[in-house]
Amino acid sequence: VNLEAQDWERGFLVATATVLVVLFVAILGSVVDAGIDLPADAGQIDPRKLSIADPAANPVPFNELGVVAAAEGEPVDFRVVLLAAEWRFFAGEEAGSRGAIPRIEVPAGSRAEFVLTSLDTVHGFLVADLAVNATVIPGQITRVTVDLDRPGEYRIVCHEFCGIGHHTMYGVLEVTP
Ligand SMILES: [Cu+2]
Repeated sequence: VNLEAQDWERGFLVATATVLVVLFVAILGSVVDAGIDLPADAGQIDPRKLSIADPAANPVPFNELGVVAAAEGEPVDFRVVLLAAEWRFFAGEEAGSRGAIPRIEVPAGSRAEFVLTSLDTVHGFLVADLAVNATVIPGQITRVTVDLDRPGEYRIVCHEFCGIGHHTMYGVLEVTP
């Protein structure tokens, strides 16, 4: 019997079991503590019926862009409704214009739902330092709910390469105290 080889084997078994336990705890932590969910069906929409220039004529919920108060009794305080199109996020404040960077102001201590879709190609929607990281697909509605606990400025970026102006697709989420 080679005792040294057995010791090595035991060591690797313990290391393997430790990695499995650590990863399982990390998954549990992401679900329970960080509130990260698997994507579920959030609805479809025909991108040909959407307009940036005249959002009021868009199908619900894209008929009102920007920060939209939720009705009483809803699980969120408000929604942030955005249209993604080459190459920016449209929050409605300067409908039809191209170039301005959206700056979205929301109050701290609230629960928000981001609602997005794309008019053209696949975009990404990431809010740095918040649990918001989603893909925005034409024809599909993207919904992400997040608790806005900490005041501050959060950078919004498109993290899905979407064409020559991809680097201009960003914005700021300002969580006010
Ligand atoms: Cu992009």
